[in-house]
Amino acid sequence: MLAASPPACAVRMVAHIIGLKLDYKEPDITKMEHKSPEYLKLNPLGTIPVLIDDDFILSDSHAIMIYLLSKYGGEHGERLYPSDIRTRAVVNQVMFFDTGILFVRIKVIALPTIMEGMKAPTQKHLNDLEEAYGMVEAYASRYKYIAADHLTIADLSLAMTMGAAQVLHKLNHKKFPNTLNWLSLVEKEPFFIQIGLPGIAKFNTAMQYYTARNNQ
Ligand SMILES: N[C@@H](CCC(=O)N[C@@H](CS)C(=O)NCC(=O)O)C(=O)O
Repeated sequence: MLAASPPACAVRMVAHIIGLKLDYKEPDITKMEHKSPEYLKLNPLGTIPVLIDDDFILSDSHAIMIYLLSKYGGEHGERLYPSDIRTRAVVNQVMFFDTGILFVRIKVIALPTIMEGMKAPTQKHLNDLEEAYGMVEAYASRYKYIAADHLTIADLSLAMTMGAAQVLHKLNHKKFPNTLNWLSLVEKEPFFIQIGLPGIAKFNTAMQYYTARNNQ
């Protein structure tokens, strides 16, 4: 599953945009490396990603992206995480939705498929994803991008999570046209082509592999 984690890809895209080289290592979740005592010392939640910046350790991709932009972002910081109070509030709103709602609805399908032999998502899992797509559609109708009329870190997070979500439950393009327009804008960006799309493809390969194995 190397480099397949959507939140880790969002962090890697920020690093790419600001020209920061990360020494990226992804724990193998199939070997429970993310729950080892050493890893839990870095992140008691046992989730990916974690940032180690000298003697500073930080987990949660959204917190990491904000930290990297604040410390190393230079002129990119203002564009990707604007200081205007209302714009920043909307960026935060989308990121909290990403972490608290959409990503959770993927995780309840992906983790049991990889770790517990789940054969297929339940109808409730799929209904919950479809409902979340409706929320994304409403957000996507407000601005050109997801939280402003320009790209912000909310786009990186939510586009990665939407990419992974669609591996599990296809998006009906006719029902969600604003989402489709917004996603096609983000997917054209060079950093998304280089990091985001391969990450989603690896997530797809992993899900296909575990689904086939669980149904043997
Ligand atoms: N809100 C967190 C979510 C992190 C997360 O759940 N990552 C997944 C990998 S994509 C994970 O670590 N799953 C293993 C687990 O939760 O046990 C973030 O944005 O960093």
